[in-house]
Amino acid sequence: MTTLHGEIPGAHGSHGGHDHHDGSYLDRKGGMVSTIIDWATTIDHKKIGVMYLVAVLTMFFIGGIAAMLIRYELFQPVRIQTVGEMAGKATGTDLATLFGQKDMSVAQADNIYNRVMTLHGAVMVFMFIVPGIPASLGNFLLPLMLGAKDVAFPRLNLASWYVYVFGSIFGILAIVMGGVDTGWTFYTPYSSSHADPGHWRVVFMILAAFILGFSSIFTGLNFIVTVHKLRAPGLGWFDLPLFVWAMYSTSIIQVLATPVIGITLLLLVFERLFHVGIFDPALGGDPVLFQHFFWFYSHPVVYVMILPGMGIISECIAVHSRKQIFGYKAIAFSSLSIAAISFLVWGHHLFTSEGELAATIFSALTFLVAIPTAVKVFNWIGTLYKGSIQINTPMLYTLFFLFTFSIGGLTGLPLGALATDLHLHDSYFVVAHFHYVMMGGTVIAFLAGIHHWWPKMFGRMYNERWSMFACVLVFIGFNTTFFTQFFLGTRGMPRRYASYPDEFQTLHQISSIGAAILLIGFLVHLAVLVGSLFAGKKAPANPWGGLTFEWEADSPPTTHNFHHEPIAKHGPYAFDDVVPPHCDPKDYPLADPLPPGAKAH
Ligand code: HEM
Ligand SMILES: [Cu+2]
Repeated sequence: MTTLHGEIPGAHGSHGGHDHHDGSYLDRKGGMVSTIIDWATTIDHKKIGVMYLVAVLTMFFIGGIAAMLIRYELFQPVRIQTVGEMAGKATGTDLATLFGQKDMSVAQADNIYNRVMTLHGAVMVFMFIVPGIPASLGNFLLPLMLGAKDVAFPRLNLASWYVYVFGSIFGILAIVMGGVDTGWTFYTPYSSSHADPGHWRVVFMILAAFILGFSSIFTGLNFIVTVHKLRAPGLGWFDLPLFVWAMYSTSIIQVLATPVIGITLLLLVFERLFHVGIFDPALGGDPVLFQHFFWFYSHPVVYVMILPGMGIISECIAVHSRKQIFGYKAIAFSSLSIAAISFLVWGHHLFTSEGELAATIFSALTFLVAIPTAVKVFNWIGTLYKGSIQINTPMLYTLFFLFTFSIGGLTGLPLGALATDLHLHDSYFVVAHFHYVMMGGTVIAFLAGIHHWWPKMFGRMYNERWSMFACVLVFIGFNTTFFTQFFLGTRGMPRRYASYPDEFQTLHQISSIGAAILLIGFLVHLAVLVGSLFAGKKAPANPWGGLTFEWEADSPPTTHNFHHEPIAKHGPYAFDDVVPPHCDPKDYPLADPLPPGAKAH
């Protein structure tokens, strides 16, 4: 409840004017062809959000298939056992055999593994997790949460979607034509070497990442301007939902960091095509320079991955425990400070390749990141304390996140400490760590968000029992897959290897079984959600009793979002102010809310 901003500036193009009898944004515009054209040319942030959701989940599926192939290969140690013989014949769970290439040499067969692993990493990072939440849920919700009709630049928004598709096509081409074996990090000299006859595919993959970067920058710019300019009357900075704060901080990183990787990848292409020595030692370049450039972007980008997830968790915790969020400003500012600190710590990925002084400084700086992260976790737990916690799918996923993300964050500390990292670096411990933060954090928060806003997005309720069952499967599958990898890592299993000594086999097999459980869990989720579109109960406007603006819109929202321009009358989580003691917060928003500032009890 702060200052009024007057009218929403800039009603853009067709989006001007009020139509009190607007239809749902999902209403079909004529036949099949005109519906497709309507979606393909839409500048409605909601449709763009839904198209992005479908696209990024498709990429998650492709990356997931690669992951299953990796776990399949690692089920047995294959080649170490069969040294001297032809690869793959002994056990039959290696990829060469699976693809019908029984007569490959060990080196050739290992190369298949390298490609599948690169495919997994590159697709998951560049095409799924970086654009993931902001482009899908962010696009859909940001304007709704601000009480706006659209983002500030709707056409730029559509452009970002097409750039994303175009970039992904480059990536898929590189895969279809035989794949890339450099690892998703494109480290030189792997990425600059011409030894492999298919080396030119690396250029395709690099261009894919380069193009995808633009889509990220477009989205980031759009969101920053939207938050500054399109807040509804009465919606001050500290009335913003925490998801908006998270999007805003994410956007800042996207806009500032992405150009660095853009230039780096261009330099790499330039070096390959014109043989100028930049990163390649054979040409007089410096490979460690590449690592610096790469991580100067990629460390901040791990916060592009996690901040939106943290935003979702803040929303879910407040709404599903019906409680004023504890430490609103602390959470909001911790997002901003994570964004700032994230630019200072890239050197912790290079402890083993940079100088000792630099490594010591970066190690010390790395611990700064833990502070704002812990601030959030403690505030979330403080919010849950004495809340009226509803056990449903979004809440289950939120609790799941708190557990797994904490493990992810805490295992970052031994990696950030120089002495312990020298042992753990490039081992399965790192693999386990980043899966606990990226999957146990971001993907789990994404699932919480999808289930939290699904009724809003598609106007249907899903089967709560089955989706909670799927959540339990995902929880068991996830921890079985990745917790084992901490042990593998501390015992010396290196990352990115197709084969291993026999002693690691049991742990690897447990991990692979976990991956299968995980897959089943995801498939159940998919079935439940798709099923809800056809057979789900119609969703009310506000199924959970949330107080932020998106719950004032219809489910699904009308084309222009709101029937009346919303006005902020209470804080985003002011359950204590708006819910009289004898009422159920589920009934919100009430037809006639209490006057501002009036306490209900
Ligand atoms: C408490 C916060 C965190 C700390 C202190 C931390 C620390 C580290 C360190 C020191 C490494 C390098 C390990 C090595 O290679 O030897 C690392 C790797 C990694 N971390 Fe974190 N981390 C934190 C949170 C996160 C988050 C939130 C994400 C992503 C959402 C993340 C994603 C990654 C990834 C992807 C890698 C491995 C990249 C690669 O080499 O391929 N980390 N982390
Ligand atoms: Cu990092």
